[in-house]
Amino acid sequence: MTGSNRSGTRKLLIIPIIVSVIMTTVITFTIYLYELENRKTLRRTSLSQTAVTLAKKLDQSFTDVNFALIDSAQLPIICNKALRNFSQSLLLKLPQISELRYSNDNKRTPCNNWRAFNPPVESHAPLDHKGLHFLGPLFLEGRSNPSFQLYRAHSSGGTVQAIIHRVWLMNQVKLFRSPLGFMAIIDSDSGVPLVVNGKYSLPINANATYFPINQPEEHEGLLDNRREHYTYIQPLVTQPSLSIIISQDLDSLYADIYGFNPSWIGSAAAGLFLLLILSYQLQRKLSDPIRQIRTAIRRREFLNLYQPLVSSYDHKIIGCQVLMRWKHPFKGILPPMTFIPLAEQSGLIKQMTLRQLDEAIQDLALVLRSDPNFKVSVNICAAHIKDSDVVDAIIARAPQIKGLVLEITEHQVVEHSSKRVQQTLQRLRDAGIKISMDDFGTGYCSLSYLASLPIDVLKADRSFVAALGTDSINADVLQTILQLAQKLGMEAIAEGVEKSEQAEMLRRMGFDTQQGWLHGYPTTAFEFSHTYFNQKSQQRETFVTVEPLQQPI
Ligand code: G
Ligand code: MN
Repeated sequence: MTGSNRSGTRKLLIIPIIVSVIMTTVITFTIYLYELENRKTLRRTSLSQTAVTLAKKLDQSFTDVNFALIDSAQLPIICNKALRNFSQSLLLKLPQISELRYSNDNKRTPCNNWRAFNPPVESHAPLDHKGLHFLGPLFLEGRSNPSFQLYRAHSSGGTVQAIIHRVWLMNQVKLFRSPLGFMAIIDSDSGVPLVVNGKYSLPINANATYFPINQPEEHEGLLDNRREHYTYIQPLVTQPSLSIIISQDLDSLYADIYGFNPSWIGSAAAGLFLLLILSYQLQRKLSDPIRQIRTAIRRREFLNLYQPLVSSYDHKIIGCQVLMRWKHPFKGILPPMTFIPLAEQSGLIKQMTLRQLDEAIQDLALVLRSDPNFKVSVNICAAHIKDSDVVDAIIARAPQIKGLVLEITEHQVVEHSSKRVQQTLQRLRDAGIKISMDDFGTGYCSLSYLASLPIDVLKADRSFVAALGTDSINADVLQTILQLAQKLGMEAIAEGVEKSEQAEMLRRMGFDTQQGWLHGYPTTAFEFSHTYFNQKSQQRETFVTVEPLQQPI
């Protein structure tokens, strides 16, 4: 590998490396964030599942109690052995019930599953509707701890009550253990807890309170213990006035989820490598200059500029040279030497030249209409004349530009000299197209060979014009070229005229036509036509205004 090759590869690798590293980082990070969200969801689900499990368990227990109450509600309230035996058998089956009480319609409780009360203890009012009811916490006679009641209406008009021990309820919520969390059975309307495992806390923000609860809810935010918590609440199906709440602080809930999976590092490295190869290939393809030119043709990035050809005597525009430029999307306007050699090498130049001609015909439509013999000079290369299709295509366009001149450099003519090339040049001439030898004087064309070529114009290289007025030997070459042209019956043009002294010297020497920055820079079609018609109308005005001045006043 050569030094320049190595630096080229290095250059080609820079963008792919940057792109791959950025893309791998972004992709890995996105996957990581996604995975993190998944892990969090998993933790939340596992926590809320604990509450769901407890709710199911309580619902099952309450359903069993409900059936026991329905059965009990059928028996008449007579505080005898039969009632006690029946009640005791229920209590044996259902450990959640610690006592069964029967009350009559005048708010009196004459007995429970063990004994008759004498006098009967007071109870709540009879119920006017069916279904399972909940009450608590209550302080009942003979019990030191608060209790809870599940009760139903009794057929006699009173109620039958299952007393649920607080310890039993408490044992149910014990299944969840977390140092900074809590689980509780709460009142669905107010959030007041009946039994709590852990330190009970609710959202600090009044807007974020969740009560009354009618359906499962979840919340992530600050609680009044000043910690961020995830909280899940679910009402019981059998007793919607009660809900299960579970809550854990986010720090402990999401502990250890932030780590990187070691297998990811392998995947990321493999991804990086793959991306690098792909983007390197892409970069190589995109930076292939011939491919870039093909894309530029498709995007119509090549445009025509027009530089005036003027008469040496009155500096009137008599024609133009069509010059191609590349309006590169990033690099701006590029001169021909940056793309013409590649375009020639790849053969794309033929297509570009034909399009250039077509665009020139369109661009100059008005100018050509006002002066059908207007000279339009276009650069071509040897590849054009060697391709008969291109030659045919150029000839087909000739009727639209009568003053068409094809410029080919002296170098190219010498390099590709053959009988066939000469015949092709002649064919073009026969179609009314003029042939100009560009950069003349630099290409070592022998005089005898020159005399044999079907050439109309010798365009002296601009280095000779630049040497005018100096004592360089090049300064005299122009005179020689002019004489040569005259002898061979050809026209001579001087290009690269930048100073008015040069223009004057060339005029005196006998050059009829000149081209150069002094007479006009290459400009857009619009600007060129504008200058051309301005010049034309000024000449007309001069004619009109000069006339009256010649009249005596
Ligand atoms: O010979 P050729 O067809 O390559 O000449 C056209 C080129 O010469 C154009 O790219 C144009 O910009 C450039 N050019 C035209 N006039 C002048 C001039 O007066 N001085 C210099 N240095 N370059 C010129
Ligand atoms: Mn030239």
